[in-house]
Amino acid sequence: MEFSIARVLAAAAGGSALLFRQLFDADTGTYTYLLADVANGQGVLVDPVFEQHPRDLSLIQELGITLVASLDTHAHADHITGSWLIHEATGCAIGLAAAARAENVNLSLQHSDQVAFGNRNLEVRATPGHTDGCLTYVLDDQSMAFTGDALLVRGCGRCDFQQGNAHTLYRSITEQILSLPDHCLLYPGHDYTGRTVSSVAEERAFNARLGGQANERDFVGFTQNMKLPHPHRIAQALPANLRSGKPREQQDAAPAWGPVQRSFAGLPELAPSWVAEHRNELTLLDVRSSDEFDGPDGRLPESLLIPLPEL
Ligand SMILES: N[C@@H](CCC(=O)N[C@@H](CS)C(=O)NCC(=O)O)C(=O)O
Ligand SMILES: [Fe+2]
Repeated sequence: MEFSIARVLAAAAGGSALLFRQLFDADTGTYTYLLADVANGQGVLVDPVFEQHPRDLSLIQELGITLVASLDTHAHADHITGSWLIHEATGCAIGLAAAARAENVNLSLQHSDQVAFGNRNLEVRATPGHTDGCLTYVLDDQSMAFTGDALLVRGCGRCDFQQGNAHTLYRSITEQILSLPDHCLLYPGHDYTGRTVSSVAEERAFNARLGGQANERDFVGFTQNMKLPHPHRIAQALPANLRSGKPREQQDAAPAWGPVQRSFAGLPELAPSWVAEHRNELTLLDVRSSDEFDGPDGRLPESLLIPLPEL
């Protein structure tokens, strides 16, 4: 099938100039965001999850995106970031707040920095309180903001470890997030009940901890009494995230015999051109039925037939 990557990217963006995808890790309730400038294919990934690296990489490769940076909103306590893996695979920068003091960060971010991708950019806003190094990334036209765990849909991040502070979080949310335009869409770092997005006007009105008439005292009282159990992977996640998700020992999951890649559909695949070039070194197994093998679609020369039910 003939296709051009630029056309696939433009179509994937639904005809808009910005490609935007929200991805989900069901194990930890974590959202990962992919943004790309359709005009030139440059993009950023926000808060990737280590275990979802094959999914993220194959989507980026299939859409022909040149990843400029993998940005974490903070040093997560509940899951390991995929930033190191995507950096290794694509050469993109790893962005995190300087305040997080993590290793392997080559885009050390401060309040009011900008991260450009193509002709678009994300403005960096320091929103400490859940951790002392939390950042919110605001899209250049203020139509969307990625709040990490500073502000969740109808809630907010906990403040009971990683230098958390409920007073600081209240100021971060009110001064840096809810000061954005009413229509600005707010994309959280997590949701545990399936909500995907909110808006400034909605959270100002309905956030359970600081919306409506609630004041700083209400917020601090609520936040200091959440009494949540610690994230169950905190002991593993925190040290790993202070290395930006770099494994202690180099993991070599890819088979050595060929450039196998996982498609976004999750299938391990080889490029047809590579198979053609290495035809003499490979045994090709055709797992269709014998009717299909002998049928009008044809078959690859010297391939071996073992129908899937018999394999
Ligand atoms: N049950 C989750 C814990 C999730 C958790 O504590 N999440 C943090 C964000 S890293 C939080 O601030 N949660 C706020 C909330 O659940 O309301 C796990 O074990 O991973
Ligand atoms: Fe968090």
